Amino acid sequence: MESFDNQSLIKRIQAGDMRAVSRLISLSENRVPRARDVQSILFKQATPAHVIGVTGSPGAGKSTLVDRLAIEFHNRGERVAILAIDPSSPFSGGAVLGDRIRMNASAERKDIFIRSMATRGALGGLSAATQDAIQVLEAAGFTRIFLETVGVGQAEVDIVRTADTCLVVLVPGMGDSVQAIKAGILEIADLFVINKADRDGADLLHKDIRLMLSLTDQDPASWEIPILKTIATTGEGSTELSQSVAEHHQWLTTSTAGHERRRRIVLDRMRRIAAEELLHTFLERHADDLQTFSQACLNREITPYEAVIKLLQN
Ligand SMILES: Nc1nc2c(ncn2[C@@H]2O[C@H](COP(=O)(O)OP(=O)(O)OP(=O)(O)O)[C@@H](O)[C@H]2O)c(=O)[nH]1
Ligand SMILES: [Mg+2]
Repeated sequence: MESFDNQSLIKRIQAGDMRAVSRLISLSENRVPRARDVQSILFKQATPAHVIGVTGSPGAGKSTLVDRLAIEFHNRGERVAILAIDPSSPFSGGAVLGDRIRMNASAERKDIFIRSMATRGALGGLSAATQDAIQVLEAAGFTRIFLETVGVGQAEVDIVRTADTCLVVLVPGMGDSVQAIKAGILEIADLFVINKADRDGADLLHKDIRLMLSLTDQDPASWEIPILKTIATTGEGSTELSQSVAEHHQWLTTSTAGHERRRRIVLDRMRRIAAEELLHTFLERHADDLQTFSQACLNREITPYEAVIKLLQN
């Protein structure tokens, strides 16, 4: 039996041991109390990684693209990890997910870490679990961490927007014109990728995106959003894309705007934690009152809003 007490867990993670990394990610997902102690020690000694979120319509080629990018960075001697985020129904089975994260080349390299994160594993919410996993990977010395979302719901967008760099992957000729893309996804893009550029309509889509970008107010001091074409299946364009990704990271770490952005990400995270903790405290403290008040609400003696305000003032 392997020893996984806190001390050895910390030492093994800092040495980059993949099994220990997996272990702590699972402990964090399951909200095992000691995971937080270990996380706290690791956090203060770790170097921040570059977190790259990848989103886009189903079947756009996100996995194939992430696979390519992972290999690009890995070939340059970087430590690469991939987290596939699946907030969809807790009933979506492992086989389905396995099919949606084709990472063939990366999977062959033993030192590229690949893991899927699904709602069913995470007690405190998928977003918190993802952030915890990133912290563990940073402590283990990973320098580029990809978050691929399996799906395009609000939950995915919320998770990807906590990344340092957001890639939005679009495909030509699927009725996938800019207008058809779910609002909220376009706004988070730091880079647009037109994948499947081997298909007709890539130039048209490029024009559409450029037009859309020209219509939005852009601070001249801020990052200029590039639009890149790729063919993920052949690897065409993936070197250029990886360079653009690295440039965005460079911009983040050297500009004031980039610094502000990193602060916003941390603030976002603190707000989420606060919301979670406050709700938890509220529900615990007022368990009995909530019962009483819910009956009063059913009797139409008080509105749910008034009930909560009353409890908060207690
Ligand atoms: N023609 C062409 N096919 C591609 C390209 N990139 C990916 N594909 C194919 O598109 C299909 C979907 O690719 P995936 O990488 O699984 O796409 P995904 O966006 O990760 O899919 P989900 O995770 O299910 O949303 C696969 O059959 C790929 O081989 C490309 O550039 N050109
Ligand atoms: Mg996929």
